[in-house]
Amino acid sequence: MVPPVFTSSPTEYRPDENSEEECAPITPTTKGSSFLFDSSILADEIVGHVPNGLRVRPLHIDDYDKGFLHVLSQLTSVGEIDRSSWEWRFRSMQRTIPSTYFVCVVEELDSTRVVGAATLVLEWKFIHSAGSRGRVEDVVVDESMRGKKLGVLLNDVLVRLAKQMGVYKVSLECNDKLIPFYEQFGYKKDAGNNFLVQRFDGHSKM
Ligand code: 16G
Repeated sequence: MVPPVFTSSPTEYRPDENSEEECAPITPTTKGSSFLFDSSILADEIVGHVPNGLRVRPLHIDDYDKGFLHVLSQLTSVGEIDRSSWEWRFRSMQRTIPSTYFVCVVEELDSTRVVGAATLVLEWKFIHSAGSRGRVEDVVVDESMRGKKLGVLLNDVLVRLAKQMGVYKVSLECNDKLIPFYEQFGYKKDAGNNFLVQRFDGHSKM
C-alpha cells in the first residue's frame, strides 16, 4: 500500500505557528536527502514493471553529472547551468511545501546514466476544495534508448502518481503528432478549451 502523501484535503497541511516553516525548510521526508522527493513514493504499485537493468527513481542531486541535463536538451533548450545554479534550483524545488515537483528519472544501472525523465508538477489551488491539479512536463527519453517503451513507462508512472496525489485532473502540452501517443494514457483533447501561450524567449513553433 502506498502511503497517501498529499490529498486534496485542505486539512492536510498545518504548519506549526512557531516552526521555521515560513522560510521554506526541507520537508520532513526529504530532510538530509539528496533525492528531490521521498523515494518511497515511487513504490512498486506506482512504478510497475521496469525492464531489467533500469530503475525509476526521483531526481538526485548528483544527476548533474549523470546526464540528466543532456537528456533534457533532447526536448528543448537547456542553456548553460553551472553546478551552483543546479544546486540552487534543486534545493528550492525540494523545499516546496506542499511538495510540488516530482521529477522522475530512468537510470541505467550499469552506467548509472540518466536515460529518461518526466516531471509531475502539482499546482496547489483554492478551487476544487483547495485541491491540486497535476501537470506532466518535460517527458524525454535519451536517443540511445528510444524504442524500448521508456516513454510509456514514465507516463504510466506519472499518471499513477498524479492519482495517488489526489489531483482533480492532470494535463500536458504536446505537439499534434504526439496526441495519439498520449491518448493511450487516458488524456483527451479538452473540447472547447485551448492552450494559449505568449513566448518571451524569441522561439516560435509551427
Ligand atoms: C513539451 C513538453 C513540455 C515542455 C515543452 C518544452 C511534455 C509532455 N511536454 O511540450 O513539458 O516544457 O515541450 O518546449 O513533455 P518549450 O521549450 O518550447 O517550452
